[in-house]
Amino acid sequence: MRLITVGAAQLGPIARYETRDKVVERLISLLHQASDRGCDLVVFPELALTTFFPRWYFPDDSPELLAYFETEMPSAETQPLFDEAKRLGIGFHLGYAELTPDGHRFNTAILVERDGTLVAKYRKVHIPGHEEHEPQRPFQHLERRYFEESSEGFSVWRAFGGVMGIALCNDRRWPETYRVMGLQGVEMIFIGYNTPLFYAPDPTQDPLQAFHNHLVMQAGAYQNGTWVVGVAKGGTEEGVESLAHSAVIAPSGQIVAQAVTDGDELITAQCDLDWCSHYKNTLFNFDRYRRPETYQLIGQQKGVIPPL
Ligand code: CDT
Repeated sequence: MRLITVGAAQLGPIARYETRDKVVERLISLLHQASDRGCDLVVFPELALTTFFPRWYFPDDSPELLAYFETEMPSAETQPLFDEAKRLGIGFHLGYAELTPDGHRFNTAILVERDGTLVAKYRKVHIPGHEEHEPQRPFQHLERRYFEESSEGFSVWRAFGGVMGIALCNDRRWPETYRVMGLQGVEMIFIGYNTPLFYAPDPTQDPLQAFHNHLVMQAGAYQNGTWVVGVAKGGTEEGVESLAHSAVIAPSGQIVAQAVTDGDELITAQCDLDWCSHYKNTLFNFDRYRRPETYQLIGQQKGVIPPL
């Protein structure tokens, strides 16, 4: 057995003017709970340091917009989280908005080992929402305005005694996300999310948000024989209701731990990374059963081209 105890640290709402220091205090409080419960690793959600600012339109040079981005990691405000995690011997995953020195903006997540070493940085590939202000919406989803689509793709990293991968929010809805990591032998994928319950382009989907959330993560776990740790920023934030339902999902596709509130809540699970091989060596033995020569369209074509 290769056991790792993981904590999914769901966050409740972060107010528009809540300071980084206050948020980091909340993260450290969850870290302490994780330490008490024997966690090796704590997974914080997407954009965990601020309110989900893409719900508002800001001009490109708005000081408020720029203030939501991190220009360094760790920063002065996040250093206490890094220090406390290292002191406790706990690793962590953290999502944040990244502004690079040459002016590029990404929706980013990092993975830090128990000794404080930065293991991985991932920049979101599938950016949802829209680019321009849409006044008919009760709130915006301007991720496509504020973040570039990363072309770095999906990597995996050796850490915590296994092979770890990262995806962010909308990435979880796309089977390619899991399969590209599955082909690199991933054993645990961390997925932070901010998912408003109201979906303006098609509100018939609203009552299905929790179902779809678990559907995609459970399918991705099972079809690739990997653990998936899905962690929300949930609750009603600045008037917008967001999905909670954080969950730890086994390589069987079963949910082994699930949040019951929509606030700050730590759920934990003891995960055997060797469980992955049951699926990777049988039904989903890629080397034996996959037929990549028949999947060429997936790598070549973006949109749908129906027959004439
Ligand atoms: N943060 C993020 O990626 N949220 C999306 C919302 C989709 S609707 C614009 C999600 O897939 O949950």
